[in-house]
Amino acid sequence: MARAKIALIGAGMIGGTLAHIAAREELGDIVLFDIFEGTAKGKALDLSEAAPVFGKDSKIRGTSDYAEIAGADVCIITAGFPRKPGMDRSELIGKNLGVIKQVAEGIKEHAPKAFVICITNPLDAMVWALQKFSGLQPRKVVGMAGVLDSARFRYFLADEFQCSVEDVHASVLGGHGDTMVPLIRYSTVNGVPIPDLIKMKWTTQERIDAIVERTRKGGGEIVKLLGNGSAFYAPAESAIEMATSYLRDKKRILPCAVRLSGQIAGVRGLYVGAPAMIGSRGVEKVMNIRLKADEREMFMTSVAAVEKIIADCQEMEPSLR
Ligand code: A3D
Repeated sequence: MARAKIALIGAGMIGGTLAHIAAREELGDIVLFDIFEGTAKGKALDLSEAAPVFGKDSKIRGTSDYAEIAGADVCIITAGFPRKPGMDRSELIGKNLGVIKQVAEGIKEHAPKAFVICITNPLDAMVWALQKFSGLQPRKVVGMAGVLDSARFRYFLADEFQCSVEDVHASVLGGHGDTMVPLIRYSTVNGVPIPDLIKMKWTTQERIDAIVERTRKGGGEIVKLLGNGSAFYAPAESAIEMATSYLRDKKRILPCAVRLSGQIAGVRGLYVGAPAMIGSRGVEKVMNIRLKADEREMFMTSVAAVEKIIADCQEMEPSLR
């Protein structure tokens, strides 16, 4: 059987890391695309030369020609510009909207059957615009944010409880970033929800509140430390988890930015983070979680933040209205 084809649009920090992980896991043949052809070709050649050492046979090609992504099964998009220190995600809109339009046209023409995972920020609005520009089915276009946000949350919780990250599960909803909604009552250690762990005196409400705040600002913390660029290892691992679930029809239930049609708080037509089943048909199901009043309020604040960025996008690009 032919190997799957994975197109990585954007060969920067996340794109290069995605190529590395996909090659090491032999997920498929890889096309690394960037407007800077040298970056794409250089990283592809470097990785191809590493393949004999790690003993995997994925073919890795670099290009700046969309024709080379033809027939891709999965496209992961990181093309664009990362946040600089002190820069808000929404400031990226103008720059990245133009990039997403070009990418959407490239995918529509050359890989219209692909499962498309967008990582470019501001995430929820960019994935919405990508689906609109490309006209691809909404179930085949998703955004990566929730897996990363919940991984950060899991890491901080495991650190708090001094237990294995494997035993911590965390559930998050809503838009990526400061308005993300952590679902404390659905976040667990070995199946025991956090509110019970507080009662068991494993931690306190104050410490959990601080962890939630740190999770919300997790991206910014790394931007500040790096001084140049943003997180790339954890975002790449998170997108690979989503791509793997699609390619292997694993039907993982992962928090992703998906186009809602009323499943959560009646929200329709917007891309927002929600737990979704990812299988060979793309988004196969979205969990229709019933929110409590305080969770619903946080979720709607998050939805309003996404709507605001979308309105800015529509102002800049009338075809999105
Ligand atoms: P970076 O290393 O700058 O890579 C971006 C790449 O995109 C560069 O190599 C550019 O040359 C390339 N590029 C620019 N314009 C185009 C174009 N029109 N067509 C093709 N390629 C182009 O950034 P990065 O890899 O660190 O981050 C990529 C994106 O992911 C940024 O928008 C980040 O803000 C975003 N990001 C999102 C998350 C989420 O959790 C959603 C986390 C981390 C980063």
